[in-house]
Order: sequence, then structure tokens, then C-alpha cells
Amino acid sequence: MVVPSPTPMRTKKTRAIGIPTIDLSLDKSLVSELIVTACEDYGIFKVVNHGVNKEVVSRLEKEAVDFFAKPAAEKQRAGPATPFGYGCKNIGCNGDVGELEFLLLQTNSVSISERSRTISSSDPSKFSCAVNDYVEEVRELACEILDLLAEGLWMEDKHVFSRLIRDVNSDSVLRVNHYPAVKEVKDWDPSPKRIGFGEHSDPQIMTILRSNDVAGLQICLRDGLWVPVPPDPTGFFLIVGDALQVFTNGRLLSVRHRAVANSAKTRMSTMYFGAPPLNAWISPLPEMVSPQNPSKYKPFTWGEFKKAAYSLRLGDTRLDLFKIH
Ligand code: GA4
Repeated sequence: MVVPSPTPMRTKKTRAIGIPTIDLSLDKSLVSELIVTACEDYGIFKVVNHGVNKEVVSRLEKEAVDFFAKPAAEKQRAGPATPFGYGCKNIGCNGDVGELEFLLLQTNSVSISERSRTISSSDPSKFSCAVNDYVEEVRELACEILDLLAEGLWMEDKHVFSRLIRDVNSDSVLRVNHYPAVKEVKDWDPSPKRIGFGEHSDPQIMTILRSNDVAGLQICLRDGLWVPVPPDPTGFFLIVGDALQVFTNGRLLSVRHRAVANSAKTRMSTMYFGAPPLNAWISPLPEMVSPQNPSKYKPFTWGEFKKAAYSLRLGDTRLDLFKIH
């Protein structure tokens, strides 16, 4: 059953809706249908009863809180995030900025342990252990959801998506964003006065987002209206990325989203971006293509797509470069 989330306050430029919430403990065939519908209608949904170990989640959260509380000079030792490490305000390398600081990490254990030495000089193994454990948990959740999605889409190979992010060479990334409270922004003011993280879609297959209980995430509905996503620290939000849009030949669309500043409290969010290996081919899957519905995208490798993404601005619709007109 899809349970609507609590109704947020109505504002002038945003509309009150509840994004779908899916209970993963329900019957698998029902859940796979619900996942397909949620991905088609919104490109985002929340999962509850997901089975992710709470202790693992709070251990990573504590490590991140401790890191961001350090003096700026100490944090800077783990930066700049070009492309991995600690970053402050600068996003990507083409002039995008936001009111945040963040950690951007590759998800293989070798690079996590190397990074941890500059992130936590006092106890790097505690930090890397917290990150590794979290990555393992959310990767499992992502794979379970991607397998259910493949089933709901009637794919012959049920592991067609999950295999890519389970691959030892998967280019998946973990990001922890820390948005300090912004005093001059009022909660009742709907205009995005201070942008925490600007409007964009995620380039990968699927993103798993979790945040503390502070609001800020907004999504753009198919009709162009922006809606707030009420925070839920006990749930995980699944976000359709550009690569999944291509695999499904546009049946599922990546969802544009952003984070806006919050007046009272510090927001922290953690995202696992499930990506293929750099040399993996991304193109519409055979089941998604027919003479009536021909391929909408040229085939490209994940490495080529990533290069294109990093050469553009955050808000650009990078898939336009690969469209067949
Ligand atoms: C958006 C999703 C992820 O946060 C990210 C971002 C990346 C970065 O911050 O380095 C990018 C952005 C994201 C898309 C376009 C390029 C690359 C910043 C930017 C301007 C880590 C990712 O994979 O793509």
C-alpha cells in the first residue's frame, strides 16, 4: 500500500503532496509494482521497514557530526574535493556554489581507508569502518530495490541493474552534506533565497538518501512545480538517476531536486550514488525498445557520461547530449 507522507504546509510556489512511501516488508510482487509506479510518477519514493541496521546508520552520522565540528583548517586537510575529499561551498569545477560543506568519497574500501587518514587523523580506522559498514548496508538495500524494479519492469535478467553496482569496479560514490542553519531565511518564506545545493538530477543509476530530521530537500514534479519532501531520519529515499532513465528508454525519468536553506537547524544528509563501472555501456535495454518505441539515446559508457557531466554545470540536462533526435 502507498501511504501518503504527512501533508506539508501549502505555499505560493510549492504544492502540498506526499511522495509515495513503500513498506518493504509487504508482499514482494506488490512491492515491485509499487516501486515501478512510484518511479514512473515521481522518480522518488521513501522506503520503510527496510532492514538497514540502525547502529550502522548512527555510527556514520556520529563520525560525520564530529568531522564537521572540527576547525576549518583541520577539515581543509581532507580537501579540496576535486573530485574526492572535503569540499566547502564549491560544487564540481564549473563555478557552481551552495551553502554547504561536504565529504565526497569513493566507495571501495582501499580508497576509503586512504581518505580516512586525512579525514580523521586521531582514529582513521574507526572512520573508515563506519563508512564501509554504511556503504555495505545501503548497497544491499539499493540492490534489493533494483532487483524488485527489474522484476516489476518484466526484465528477463532480474539483476540487470544491481549487477552493475555490485561490480568490484563500480564507480559508486558516498556523499555527506552538511548545511549550516541560515539565520536570515524564514521558514514561512517559500522562495529558495539561499540555495543549499542547486537544482539538478543525479547522473547515476539510483541514489539512496537519508537525512537527519531537518527539512530542506525539494523535488520538481513532472509539471514543473517544486514540492518539499518531509524529512524522516528512519526512512531512506530512493531517487531515479539519469542512467536508469536511459536503461528504461525514458519510461522512468530522473527527478530534478535541490536542497534549500533552513533557518533554525543544521541539516545533514548522506547519499549513496549507485553507479556502474567506468567501462560499462549505458543504453536502452532490449525490453524497453520496440518498433513503436525506438531507442531515444545513443549508447555511451559510464566514463563518457561522467566526463560530460563534469564538463557541464550542475543544473544542465546532460542527457540531451546523448539523445537521438
Ligand atoms: C550531482 C550528484 C552527486 O552529488 C555528484 C555531483 C558532482 C560533484 O559534486 O562533484 C557533480 C554533479 C553531481 C553533477 C554535474 C557535475 C558533477 C557536480 C557537477 C557540476 C557527486 C555526482 O556524481 O554528480
